[in-house]
Amino acid sequence: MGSNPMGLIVALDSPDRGFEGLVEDLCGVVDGFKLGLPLLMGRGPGYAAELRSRCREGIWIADLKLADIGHVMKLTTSLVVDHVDAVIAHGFVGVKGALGELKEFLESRGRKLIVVASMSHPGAEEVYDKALPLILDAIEELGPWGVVAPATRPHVTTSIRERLGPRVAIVSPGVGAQGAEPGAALCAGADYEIVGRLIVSSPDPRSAALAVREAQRRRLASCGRG
Ligand code: NUP
Repeated sequence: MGSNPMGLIVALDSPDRGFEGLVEDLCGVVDGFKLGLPLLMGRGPGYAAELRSRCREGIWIADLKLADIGHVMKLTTSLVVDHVDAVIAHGFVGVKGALGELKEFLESRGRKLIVVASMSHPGAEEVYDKALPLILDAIEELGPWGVVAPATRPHVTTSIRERLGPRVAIVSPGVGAQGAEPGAALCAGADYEIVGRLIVSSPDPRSAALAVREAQRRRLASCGRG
């Protein structure tokens, strides 16, 4: 990866509002959309198809945060697999009988697997960071298209990039509402920053997205990746 050091993916999570207009406004401005569980459960998995019909560009990700046996992860994924490009699963469930089966299923449908390596919230230090070496062992064995790494703790993202090398895509949440500044994760080695509330809750999401892009560009120039 590393070919798109300005990546911006918008997280759509709230089940209480329709995102059709927002997706149309941001189409072509951002690099993709990530659909969260509250949205997909509240509106139904078919809502992914409805939203996607409003923007055929970019990467569409279902953030299912799967953590189950392979059989059940495949059943869950089958509800949205036709409408998205990639699905997010947790890494701690391991490869055999779990992520290995899920990856095979997704690849048979031409879809990508993204595995959570670590998370963006403070509690990730309690368990996730301690388990990181083991989770990265599983990720190395599995070879997914992408991993999730925290924008809020750039040193963790850098260590994940160093361990996994340049070929895996790193997507990094935590920008804006959770405190990380735009571009910080890109400087730390991520390919895409995931931004939800900072853009989605803005009265003018398109301007907010353009402002994030500009802030990413400035930050990247200052860290020498721009
Ligand atoms: O570690 C993670 N942290 C995180 O916030 C992994 C995630 N997938 N996310 C998701 O990123 C979260 O579910 C939400 O959809 C988005 C962040 O949204 P916001 O804090 O920018 O509003």
